[in-house]
Amino acid sequence: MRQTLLGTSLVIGLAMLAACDRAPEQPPQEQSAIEGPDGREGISVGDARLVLPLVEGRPGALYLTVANDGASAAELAAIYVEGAERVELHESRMEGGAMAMAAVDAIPLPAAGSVVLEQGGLHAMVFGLAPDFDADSTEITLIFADGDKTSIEARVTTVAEASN
Ligand SMILES: [Cu+2]
Repeated sequence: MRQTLLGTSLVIGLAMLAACDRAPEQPPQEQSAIEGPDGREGISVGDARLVLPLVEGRPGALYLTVANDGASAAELAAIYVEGAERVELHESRMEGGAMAMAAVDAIPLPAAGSVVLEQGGLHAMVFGLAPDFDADSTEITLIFADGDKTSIEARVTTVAEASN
């Protein structure tokens, strides 16, 4: 259970939202969505890493593996990243011979299955990272369609490190 830690990050998150004056293309991260108890049963998240943008002001990318050992399917509806303004779920795919990406509303997690968010496939784009963001890790919260959620620490890395 991570209620206390989550409470702290909530305060920080709210402060960052208040400081944001750029009009987001999508609503900012829903603070209310990350309140309440944490840790969805049967869901485990691993190898989470936030790859910082090479150029300041560009989005970063979030990659991870999420396993659903539960008996029923789940749906990943959103991800909250502490220190970011907004996160979009994306899918990369080939369109007319070129790689393109499009936002997806949600990512289905079949029962007894797992989904990998990785470069060139499903992934999350992380917008509005502070220019001086240089933490070694940051808390991320996976928010499911039914309101359950799971938080873990994501490693913070750079493009150079990630391509090794
Ligand atoms: Cu993308």
